[in-house]
Amino acid sequence: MQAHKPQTNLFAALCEGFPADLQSVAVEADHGLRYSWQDLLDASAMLSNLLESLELPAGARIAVQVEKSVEALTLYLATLRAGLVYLPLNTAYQSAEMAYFIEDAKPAVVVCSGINFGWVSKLAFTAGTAYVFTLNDDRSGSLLDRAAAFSRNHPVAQSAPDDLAAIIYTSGTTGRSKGAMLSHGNLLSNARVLQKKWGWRSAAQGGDVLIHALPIFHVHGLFVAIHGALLNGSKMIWLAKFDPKTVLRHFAHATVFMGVPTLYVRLLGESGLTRQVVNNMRLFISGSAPLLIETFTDWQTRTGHTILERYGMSETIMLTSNPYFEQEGARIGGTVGPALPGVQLRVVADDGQVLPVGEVGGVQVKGPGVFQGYWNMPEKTAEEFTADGFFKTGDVGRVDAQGYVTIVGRSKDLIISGGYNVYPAEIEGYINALAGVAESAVVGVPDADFGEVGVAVVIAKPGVELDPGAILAQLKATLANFKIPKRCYVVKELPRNAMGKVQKNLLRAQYQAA
Ligand code: MCA
Ligand code: AMP
Repeated sequence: MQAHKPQTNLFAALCEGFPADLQSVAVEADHGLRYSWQDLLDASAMLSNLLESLELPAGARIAVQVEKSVEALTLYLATLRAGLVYLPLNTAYQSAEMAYFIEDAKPAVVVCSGINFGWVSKLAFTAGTAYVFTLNDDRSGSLLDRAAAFSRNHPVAQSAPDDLAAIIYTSGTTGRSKGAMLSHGNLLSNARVLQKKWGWRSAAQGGDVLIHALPIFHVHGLFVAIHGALLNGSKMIWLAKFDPKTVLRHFAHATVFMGVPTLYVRLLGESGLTRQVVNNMRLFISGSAPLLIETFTDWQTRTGHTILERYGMSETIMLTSNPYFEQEGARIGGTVGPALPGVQLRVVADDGQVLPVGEVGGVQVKGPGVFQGYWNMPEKTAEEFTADGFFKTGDVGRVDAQGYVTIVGRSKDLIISGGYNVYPAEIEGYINALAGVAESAVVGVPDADFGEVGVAVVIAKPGVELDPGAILAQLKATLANFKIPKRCYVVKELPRNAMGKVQKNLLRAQYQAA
């Protein structure tokens, strides 16, 4: 007799949180449409049935580059429901970037915006993808047309905790993006921990309402926000794009808001942000990039609310969080709070020695959210783990006597701009390939709006006159817009140390002032 395996599919678990009244509103979209919980179930079943009809092999990847819409959310849910692997891609990615992801992940299905069908389908079919569908943010496209013929019933696929649910591409310090493989178990365990830690209120407890204003192709908007709301049967106010005035208007009807620091900075720029406007709000959460202490204190002064800052990565989901409940401690600005239950976090010296409380070193973690490895990169995966199974985050930090973690920097050469990661090595590679360029260095400098922005410093080949504006324009034609350095300087030489390595700290100091 076969042993009965418990159902550990993430979609099944999320559904357990849906309210008893499935006709109540689950998502209120900014174009005015309201979707009930039953609508989410029906739409995800139809899409799951469509995916299943394609007879894809187990573990097939569904790569998705579409504008934010509730239908895109149901496609994510449908992929989980069918036991397939969701692979979201930033809408800013252009053809060279998309070619890499599609070649690397070999998705069985690609879903793109109708406007991009020509070039995306060409890339996909060349890479061996069997099906390319379109999905637009106005509920049109071949995906929904095809799904319309399918049943609104679909049994949820049986998924083991370590079966893959999603692959999230994160850029690499060598310039090559790596696909972080996340399992149903990774995502569900993290969602359950945050449910408790952040005191999500079920419908029976008066319910929460989340303002969802983040993109849905990264961990923050896709997992932390969506899983939080669905697992608790909480309504989402679904905003296709972040606009501070629109968010202000919704505060009166919402209780939870999640944002990267830039969103808080932009909200603080609104004179309409007052204590009264946020009267109904219960919780403001920030993450994905360091929240400046000024933003933290200005928010307190203006709204009376203390932002809860948390820390995580695509490879690990959430790792630490400042407390929500007062009895668990204070929310301390400049820190990302203690490790979440189940997470082991330690700080180590360069030689791997574990450092005592208060000392600064590399942050390493272990826990149920830590990913299954990088897609097709076993050696790279092995390099990022210690012999005793800790993942090396590449972040530099310290832990105080109360267990609060402070991230003080990064050992990885990374710029975080408005919550998006930009790897200098990737941009330098593109600049160096431009005609007339001998060498370049890209560094991050502080920016009031995006937190940090890239600056490119370029050396021309002998006898060549380079135009900084033309360099940026050429990059713009090739790369996602958020990766384009905001400024470019052509110089005679780069500062180097005795080993000949470019001293990026000196460049940072020099161009910070510029
Ligand atoms: C847009 N631009 C940017 C960025 N966004 N440049 C640098 N960094 C950015 N993040 C470019 C635009 O292309 C435009 O350039 C110019 O800057 C101004 O655009 P603007 O209209 O101001 O931008 P926006 O459309 O309002 O977008 C800003 C934004 C957006 C709302 C802050 O970047 C955003 O949604 N960020 C959130 C990212 C996020 O969700 N991260 C979570 C990752 P031009 O005019 O030349 O075209 S998950 C994660 O990190 C981990 C796991 C975690 O802990 O959560
Ligand atoms: P990603 O590759 O998009 O998953 O980005 C993960 C990185 O974002 C982490 O390794 C950190 O460097 C950074 N990060 C996320 N949350 C925070 C935070 N609250 N404070 C500082 N850095 C953060």
